[in-house]
Amino acid sequence: MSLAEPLARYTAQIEQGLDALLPTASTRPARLHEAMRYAVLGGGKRLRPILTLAAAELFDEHTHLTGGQRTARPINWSAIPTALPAAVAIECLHTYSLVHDDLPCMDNDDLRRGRPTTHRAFDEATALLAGDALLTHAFALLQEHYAHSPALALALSAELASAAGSHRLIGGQMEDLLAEKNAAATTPETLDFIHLNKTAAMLEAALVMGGLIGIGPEPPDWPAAQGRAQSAAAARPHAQALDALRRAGRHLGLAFQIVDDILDATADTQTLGKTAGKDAHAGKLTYVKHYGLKTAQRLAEEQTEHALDALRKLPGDTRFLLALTHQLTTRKK
Ligand code: GRG
Repeated sequence: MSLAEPLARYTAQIEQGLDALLPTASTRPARLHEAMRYAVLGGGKRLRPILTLAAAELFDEHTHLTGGQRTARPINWSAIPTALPAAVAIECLHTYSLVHDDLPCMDNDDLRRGRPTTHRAFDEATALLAGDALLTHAFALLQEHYAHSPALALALSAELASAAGSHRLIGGQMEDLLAEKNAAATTPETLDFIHLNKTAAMLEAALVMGGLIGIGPEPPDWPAAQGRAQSAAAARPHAQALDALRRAGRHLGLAFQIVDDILDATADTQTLGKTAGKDAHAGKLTYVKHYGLKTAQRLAEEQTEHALDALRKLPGDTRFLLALTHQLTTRKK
């Protein structure tokens, strides 16, 4: 399947959604809103929001009513308007993490997405506040845009909060900072913890949030069916689809990170755009350092296969998500 057309279409929707759903720079305090917009609107692959839109697209009215039966419909883009605020929310949250990660107290990076980092373009305090505001804005978007279904708004917020919290994204970042100070004592379990939480958690959330929007937060006759014998059966396809999305995100996240380590280890420093001239993580443990290049390649392939297997368990037309997974895990830069 050609990825170019659907990717361009998803990306265009996301760019429009981001522009429309971020606070305008003309509202006070303009400097804060300018910094938020600078951070978010400055490029990036938009991987997480693309996953949200694509996951929502897997389900349609039919699957909603029948509890997740397989359909063979091509992408019809019908879920995009509904899923767009959630896609924007996850990109806001991801961007906050990048803005904070770039700060002098963490990675002290000068460049992000090919431009000066937010604290370089503005100042440290403004970047800190812009990150805080993006994190808060993500949850405000969910409350505002899914108010018609409190159960959905709650499920989306819970999913995002869990992925972004102290056990996952922030926990992964904390363990990463600790590991950087003591690379020699870093174990492979810690390495997995870091990447399952820093990278995979947000990919899981992106897919599951799309699934929640596509399927609905609960089986159709829930909670009316609660306590009845058939309630477990009614819940099963719903739970299975969300579980498959979560597993796909987890394995895609690990594969993505291992491939990142392989590319870092094999790249010529001239072509290594993101750290050219400055290797802030020289001593850090990576999959390649711990397992060697060959085993790291095998691990990346295994994780990719697990992600593809999970995607194949989903209803609807999964060709886009399968092709995207393949592209992300075989990328050369
Ligand atoms: C500060 C709470 C907090 C967390 C920071 C995102 C992050 C955690 C650190 C950035 C460094 C890093 C390599 C993290 C792993 C996750 C990852 C691969 C981030 C980059 O995501 P991409 O490649 O970036 O999707 P774009 O710019 O395309 O959105």
